[in-house]
Amino acid sequence: MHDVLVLNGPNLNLLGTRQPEVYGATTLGMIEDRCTKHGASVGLNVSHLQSNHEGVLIDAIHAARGVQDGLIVNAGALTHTSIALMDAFASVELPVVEVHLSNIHAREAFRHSSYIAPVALGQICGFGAQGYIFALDALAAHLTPGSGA
Ligand code: CA2
Repeated sequence: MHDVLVLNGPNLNLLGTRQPEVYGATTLGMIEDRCTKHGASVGLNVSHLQSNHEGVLIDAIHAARGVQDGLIVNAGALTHTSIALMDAFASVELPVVEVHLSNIHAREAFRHSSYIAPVALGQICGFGAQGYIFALDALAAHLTPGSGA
């Protein structure tokens, strides 16, 4: 079993309650439950943290070093602004998969860039809540090559 932390950033606690036409009707709690269950089925022990505060996310990334085997992150709007988050991910030397519910490349120009993408294994966007499941599969395959996960 590998340990994986799923991080969600600012405003993602509102999922399922507002703007369902953009972000879907699934709540963050539902996404977390699905991730925990799917993770177990592919050999991942999944923990979760959502915060609206950049520093809390950075502290969690630092604390993941030597404790977690990989990270999944939807940093919300911090994706497009936070060099501090990028530096934190780079510092812990853990595999990171970046997730977005929406296709950030098909939206406003300011959402096209990501400070996280250069320090991530890869980016999954545009598949709604299912993107987190794809991210778990990507991490499982990365952590256990040849497992078929
Ligand atoms: O598509 C994504 O997952 C985003 O990371 C979501 C962020 C946005 O700033 C990024 O560009 C793309 C926004 C999260 C806000 O979530 C809400 C959920 C429900 C209602 C209002 C906001």
